[in-house]
Amino acid sequence: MHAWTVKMSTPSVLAVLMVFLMAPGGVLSDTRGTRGLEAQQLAPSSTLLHRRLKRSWIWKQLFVPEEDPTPRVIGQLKSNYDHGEFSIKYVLSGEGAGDVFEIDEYSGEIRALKKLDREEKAFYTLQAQAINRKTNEPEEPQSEFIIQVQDINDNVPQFQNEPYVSSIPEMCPVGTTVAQVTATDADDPMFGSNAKLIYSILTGEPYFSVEPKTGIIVTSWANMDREAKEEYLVVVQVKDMLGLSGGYSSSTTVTVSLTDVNDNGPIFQHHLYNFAVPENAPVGTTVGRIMAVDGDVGVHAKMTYSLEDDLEKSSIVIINTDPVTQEGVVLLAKPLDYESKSRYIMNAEVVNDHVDTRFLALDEFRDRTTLKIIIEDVDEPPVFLSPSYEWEVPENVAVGTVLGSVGARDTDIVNNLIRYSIDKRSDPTKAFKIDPNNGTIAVAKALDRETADWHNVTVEAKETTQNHLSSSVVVFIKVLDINDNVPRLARDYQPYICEGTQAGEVIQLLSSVDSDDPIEGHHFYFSMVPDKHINPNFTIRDNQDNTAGIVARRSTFTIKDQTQYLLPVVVADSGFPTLSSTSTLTITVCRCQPAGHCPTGGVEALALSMGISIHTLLGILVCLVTLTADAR
Ligand SMILES: *[C@@H]1O[C@H](CO)[C@@H](O)[C@H](O)[C@H]1NC(C)=O
Ligand SMILES: *[C@@H]1O[C@H](CO)[C@@H](O)[C@H](O)[C@H]1NC(C)=O
Ligand SMILES: CC(=O)N[C@H]1CO[C@H](CO)[C@@H](O)[C@@H]1O
Repeated sequence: MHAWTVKMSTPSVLAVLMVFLMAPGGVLSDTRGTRGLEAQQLAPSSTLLHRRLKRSWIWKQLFVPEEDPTPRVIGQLKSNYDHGEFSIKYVLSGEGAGDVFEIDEYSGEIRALKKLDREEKAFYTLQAQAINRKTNEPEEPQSEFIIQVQDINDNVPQFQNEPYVSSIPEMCPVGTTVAQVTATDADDPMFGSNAKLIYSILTGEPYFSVEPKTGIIVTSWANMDREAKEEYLVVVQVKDMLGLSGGYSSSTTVTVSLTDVNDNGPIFQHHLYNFAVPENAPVGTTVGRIMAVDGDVGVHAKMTYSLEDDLEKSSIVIINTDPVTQEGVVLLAKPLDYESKSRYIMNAEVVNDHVDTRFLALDEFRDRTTLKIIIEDVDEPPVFLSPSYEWEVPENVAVGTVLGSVGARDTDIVNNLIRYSIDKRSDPTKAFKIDPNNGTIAVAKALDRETADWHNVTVEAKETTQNHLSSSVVVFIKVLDINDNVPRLARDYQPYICEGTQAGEVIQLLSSVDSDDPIEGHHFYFSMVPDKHINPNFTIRDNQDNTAGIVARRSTFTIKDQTQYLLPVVVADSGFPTLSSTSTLTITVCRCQPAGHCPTGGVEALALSMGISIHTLLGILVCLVTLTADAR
């Protein structure tokens, strides 16, 4: 008994009396008696109940079930003035009058003519009137009533917002919300259970369940593993009539995918990896690749390889992680030598970059494997015992003097014999010879430091058999100085003394040269030739700085007296033993210009001393120059 639409009207003599299918006995009518129009719902076993109202008529609807194709009488109007002699004419107007509904103008019976659809139009508002046939005047004022179309369950519930797609993390706890499905039903939600919907799972148990009233899908299984099954198709059914039989239903599919969590650790594909690498492989060579697999994807599968137990610093290899392939790349980190160690065994490990102890123990994100690296023998060239040699030898040492020995050896197991030789280009003068069997180098020619102070000789060592591999080394031979060169005056001095030079004046500064190269540097000593008489004219003053001055001992030099003086000068070096030389300088007396400059450089004095004129002398000199030029 619900959802009655009640319409109140002002006091009227037209009453509509109704009896309802659903509610026999719930009918109200005018009980003032003698006046009025009453409408009556025609129904089997209907009982009319009357209730007295003081001031107004209560109007209720007539009802007609929807979807009924057979025309039928749904009610009857009756006026109190109608006494059965057809003096009253009933007239219907309003929504659907004459078309959907008609009234029998004599009996007042109202009938529905058509099949009605509640979902299209739920009620009709109509007006009724009772007219006196004789006078054609209304017996009563027009009155309004409603015909309500009664719902039947003729609509299928429909899912909204399809398709349904959802993703949840794998291993999520029971009760995790997955999605909510929603269906609607066009039937009357207020009438019966025609639009009362109930959801249930058709496919997807026991992993998923649905709340019957809300359509919320939750997980109902604890350990859903993405690596075992990544996607579920959950079929949900909705039924109206509260799911009771006879209702309508439809279904929808919810696609549920599981997203990854880090619930797998990396696992090496092999327990043992065998690698081989030639002993001459350079540092950085890829020895091999190792690989672990991880059931997870994306960041949860990221891993890093390393050698176990911080071996990294001492090991011959390091392991890098290839960011693209997720492989461990084993790289050579140190030079190898087959002859000293030919196999290495070590442990490597791999660990997930992002561990998540919610799903696995810390240790399960880690795996270990063993690497076995075999070093392969390679025929290698001989190796000199020293990367280079540096020897010193004094110059002028006797031919045949042994300077030393170079040594090389074949590091290979076979240990081939080695022959030594000197690269001729490094010893063009053939100053050295080498013993081909033991590498002993001796002097083959006299060495002169002043000609060549270094002999940088390339010695080759070559294996006598197999691949004749060779290598070479440089022997730096430094020739040491011995004092084998005499010191000499630095140039051909032409000293002169001006007339009027005072005693004690220096007339010439002397210096000296020596081809030797003493370690402590040159030190020259200048002196006169020892004589029983002291030279009264000149003396030599050693300046103690590798120079010396010729000093006049008197003030009275004139061309008239004597034009030239001879002065022997001794230069000695500081070597052991000392070497010295004596040079005799000719000192010319000159009639100098005021500044002390001798314009003729002493030539004038020479000419005077020869008793010829200066012009004649110049002529002779020109001829000499010409002859010298021609002689070339
Ligand atoms: C090298 O061989 C030569 C000739 O057999 C020999 O005289 C010399 O002593 C040897 N030198 C060494 C260092 O063995
Ligand atoms: C030989 O080597 C020495 C030392 O490296 C160097 O000073 C010298 O210039 C070199 N001499 C020649 C001729 O290569
Ligand atoms: C050693 C020497 O040359 N002595 C000479 C110094 O000068 C006088 C005067 O001219 C000469 O007679 C000396 O021979």
